[in-house]
Amino acid sequence: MYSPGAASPSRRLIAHLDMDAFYASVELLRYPELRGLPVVIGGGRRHQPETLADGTRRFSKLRDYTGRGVITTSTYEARALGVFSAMGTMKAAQLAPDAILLPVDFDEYRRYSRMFKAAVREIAPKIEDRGIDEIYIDLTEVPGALDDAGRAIGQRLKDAVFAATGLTCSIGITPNKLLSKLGSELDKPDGLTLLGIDDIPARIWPLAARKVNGIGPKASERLAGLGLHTVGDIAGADPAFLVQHFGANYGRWLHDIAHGRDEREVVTHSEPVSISRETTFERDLHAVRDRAALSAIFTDLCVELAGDLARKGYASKTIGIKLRFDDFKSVTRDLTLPAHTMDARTIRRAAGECLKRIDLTRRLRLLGVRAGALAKISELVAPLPPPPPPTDTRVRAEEPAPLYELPLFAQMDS
Ligand code: TTP
Ligand code: MG
Ligand code: MG
Repeated sequence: MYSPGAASPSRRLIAHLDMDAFYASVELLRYPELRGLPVVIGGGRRHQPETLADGTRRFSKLRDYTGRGVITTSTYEARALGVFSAMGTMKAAQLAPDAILLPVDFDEYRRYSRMFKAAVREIAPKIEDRGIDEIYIDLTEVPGALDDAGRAIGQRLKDAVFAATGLTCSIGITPNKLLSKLGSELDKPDGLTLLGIDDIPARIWPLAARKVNGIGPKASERLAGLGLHTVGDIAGADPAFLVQHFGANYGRWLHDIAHGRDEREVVTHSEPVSISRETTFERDLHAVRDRAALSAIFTDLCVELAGDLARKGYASKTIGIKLRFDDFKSVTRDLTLPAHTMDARTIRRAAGECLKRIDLTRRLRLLGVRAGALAKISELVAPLPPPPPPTDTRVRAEEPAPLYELPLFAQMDS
């Protein structure tokens, strides 16, 4: 149930940073001759620019596009012609036939995404990842940040992002995530917008209700039906009226956000899907001829992986391996265990079991071990109690073999 949080916590300073025309701006780094032109990103491979004999490049134009694709983003020059994200490319071609069309290159955008986030993290480590081109940053504890409501640190972040990537971003800095998210858009591109609670009537209330994260198309339509179009309209509505039309939870939430109230924390970590370790060999190894070397490397990987799990506080129920052969073909196998584990020996046995299921005639270039189906150790329901100490030495199991002496292809039932 929605609850606005009790007494307001001590003063916070939260930033929302969003890259400007992100995919398009990354492309302009490669094709600087396109700066200042309307450019849209959304073509397939066939729209790759061609380099001509004289070294200049020939670009696709929107007018030549046929197909059912949509635009991922556009430069501000193209936006001035009415071309925006998610618009059908054919429709965009009608509005801006001379705009340049470039293909999408997600790998490159992801690379720049990592770069700008790393640059921010060096200055302010408390970051919540909100997708490829935006983050929240909790600046509250960054020394000096509160002194000027965040202006100096905001400028430092913008400079650091530009130095690392050559790209501009826009930042909103306010007491909470809600206002910062709205604020980062107010002076785009290359904006730095500082807002306090006192700025809400002038800068937030004029915004369309649907600008608020959490007011989707349906809600904004219903709000409009009640004559509530802007955030200010919602702020002016009687809370009881909002509750009557939208229910207690959403109605109270609407009232709170319209007054700029939001206590959500910046959430710094997300749960990993899997954790893995892999290594490429200095020379290709053969499962039989290089058995000893391979076995040691294999065990090392499992020990390192167990260490990673322990350090990060996870246990895994699915152990997998990845092999790459000398012909660069890769295979993976995995195995689900009866219970979660973070134990190197158990991981090593399971990985050995996976290895048994692969034809190992070719030599290997790479070996990897992966722990999937992760659970937080702290959240595992009831950790198994340690087995009682054996009382009768005659039924006592043999000492387990030392980890490094486990056979390459382990027996699970040993
Ligand atoms: P946005 O941050 O929404 O947009 P933007 O960075 O292109 O422009 P702005 O200056 O207004 O922030 O989205 C980031 C990237 O995500 C964008 O460059 C392309 C991609 N994207 C899509 O692929 N489809 C979409 O509908 C939107 C909105 C974005
Ligand atoms: Mg953006
Ligand atoms: Mg964005």
